[in-house]
Amino acid sequence: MKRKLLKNTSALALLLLVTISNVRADNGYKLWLEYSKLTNQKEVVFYQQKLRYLIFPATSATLKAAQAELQTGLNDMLSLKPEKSVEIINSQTLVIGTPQSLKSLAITVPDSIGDEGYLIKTTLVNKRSCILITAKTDIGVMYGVFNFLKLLQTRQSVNDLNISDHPRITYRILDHWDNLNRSVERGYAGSSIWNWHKLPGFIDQRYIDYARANASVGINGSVINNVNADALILSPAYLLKIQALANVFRLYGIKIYVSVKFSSPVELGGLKTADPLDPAVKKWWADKVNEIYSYIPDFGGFLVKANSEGQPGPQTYGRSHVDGANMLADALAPHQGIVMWRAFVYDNKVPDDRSKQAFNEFKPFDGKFRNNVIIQVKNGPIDFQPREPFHPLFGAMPNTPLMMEFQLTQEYLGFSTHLVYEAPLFTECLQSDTYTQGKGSTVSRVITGGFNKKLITGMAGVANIGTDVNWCGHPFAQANWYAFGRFAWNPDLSPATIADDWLRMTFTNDNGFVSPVKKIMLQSRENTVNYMTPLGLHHIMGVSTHYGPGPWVDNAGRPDWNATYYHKADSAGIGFDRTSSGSDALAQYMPQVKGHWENLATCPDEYLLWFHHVKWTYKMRSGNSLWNELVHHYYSGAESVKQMQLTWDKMSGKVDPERFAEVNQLMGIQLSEALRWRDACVLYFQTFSKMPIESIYPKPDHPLSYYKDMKFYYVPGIGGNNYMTN
Ligand code: BDP
Repeated sequence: MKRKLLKNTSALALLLLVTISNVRADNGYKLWLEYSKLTNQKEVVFYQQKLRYLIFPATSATLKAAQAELQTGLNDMLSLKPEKSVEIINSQTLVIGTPQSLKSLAITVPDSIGDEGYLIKTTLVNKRSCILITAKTDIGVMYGVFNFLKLLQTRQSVNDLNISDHPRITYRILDHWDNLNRSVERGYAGSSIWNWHKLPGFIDQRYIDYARANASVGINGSVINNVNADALILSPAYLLKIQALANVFRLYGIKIYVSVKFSSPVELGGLKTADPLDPAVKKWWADKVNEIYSYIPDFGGFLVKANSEGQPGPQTYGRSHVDGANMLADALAPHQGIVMWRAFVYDNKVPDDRSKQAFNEFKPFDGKFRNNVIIQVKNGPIDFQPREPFHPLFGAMPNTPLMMEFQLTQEYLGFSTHLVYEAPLFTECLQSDTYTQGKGSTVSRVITGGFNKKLITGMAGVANIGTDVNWCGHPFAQANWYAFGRFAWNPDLSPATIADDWLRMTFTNDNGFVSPVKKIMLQSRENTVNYMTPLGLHHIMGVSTHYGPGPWVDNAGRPDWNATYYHKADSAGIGFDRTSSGSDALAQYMPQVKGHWENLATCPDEYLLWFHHVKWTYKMRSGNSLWNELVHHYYSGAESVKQMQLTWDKMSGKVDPERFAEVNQLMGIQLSEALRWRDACVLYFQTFSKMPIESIYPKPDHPLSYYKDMKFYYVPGIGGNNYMTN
């Protein structure tokens, strides 16, 4: 009895807390489409006086979906219901539609906004002032509706509106590394959201909410399966399942793409070869593509990982990447499909420097691919490290479309236990100057087709989505999905603007929350670089799981999977010499970039050990020796997580208790992981430097052997029976 009473009392306390703090329980499922009810009466009155809306003529499924979204948003935020009458058009009325759907109103839309752009403006329609949301196409209208709702979600004025926006990139695509058994390669948020077994019969509400979330930020494509593809995805049984997904996504302007296995003609078709120049192979692909389009008339195309990490590809048959990509492109061209051919290649011959391989293999093929092929290039030349310089292929293939590939899932960023807002990482790469067409040739200009208007453009993000209630595992990991969409729409946006919008839409408009938490977000990636891989270190994490530190790894399957291959620590110093006295990877960059990074005096600290092998006693800009500087970075990185925790603690009561507690606990894990990274790396590198850790710092809690011996079981994201490793 007493226990029951106690239980009830604590439940009541929680309820009270929720009521008093004016924030309700929230599991994060709604992402940034929370549409929380406005509670500030002044704001409510402000918007209610401005807005009335009508049921607009929704002549297509997409317009109907836009209508439904608007109703949900206005009802949830302002309890605003649509007007019954359809005649009123006054300054409070929202008028929504395309020139065709609003035929009687004689609306015009300038061609310059393109097929996916939109206008939101206060204007005269039928001689009456109103708010018009319009576009050339239905999907443009939907983007306009989402952006209008964003104005309310972020409490902006709706007076005198004059907004015109359009995407700078055509293909804005999420890449799911989801396997058909529902495991997700490098996925840290549960299983795959595609419930293959129940498809096509059962349409999970998640598919619809996934599509809404994507459309709200302008994502218009989804590669639904792992780049390490299973040939089965092209079998009729799976095409039926994909068709069911495509039917949902279509309403929200999202096309489906699949990753294909290059040897599918053999594995699925029973042919003897998958040689791309073999007529029977060409025919098999052409027939298969026709079959796919008979199920999904607006199918997007293929993503291909070929001749990399054991995957088959044209080189398996003595042919080139061009032969392989063009053969698939020819099959897709009659249907306007595209091939996204990945440049992340490294084969069994271990190169002198893995960072050089993609450039060496692809650069000679500039201008040789069909115009519906786009080469998908990771942001950096190794593999989604916490920090990498931009990939040297950007700008180096002026006659070939290059598509950016970012990784949203935090394979090398602490999985979904670490708060790492990736927008600063994206921006760092996008705003890097390649100098390939003179000063100002930023990666952003290259991938938006700024130097060659004829090329198709794209950006891909490796998804961080799974069946976890909050989709991404960490409440703040949702911000990386959101930021990706925003950058794919406009790569020149600022990380701060995106964080601001996301926080307001996802949590609250309380500036006492938004401003300190935005600061945390903007600093978080640098903090993580500091406690994991400061000063240009890279690839020193646990072998195969990629979780936690593993700078000692020297016995992986091949040399370039070992941490020691990358940091090259010895008694003299540390770092990978990529200057002309080393691997000369720097020669792949333009002279201005190469010159800057090659010279120790100008090379930024951030890239120092990426490009140079430097003495432990080398005097850094700060005046510290390299050793002391390295130690300083590791300690300040871990310290910054403590600071982040202190800030978050103060947010109690400003957000719902559920998400507050979840973030709080995850920060506890992040701190212990940051301390582990710090202590393991400092102790390990000390075995080479033989220099002391300055006495201002606390001593590591354990000896090096303790960290080396740590074991982790069933680490997520690697699948199979690969259950344990450090
Ligand atoms: C690496 C991942 C691996 C992926 C590969 C890729 O460790 O799981 O298959 O990239 O991008 O980062 O193909």
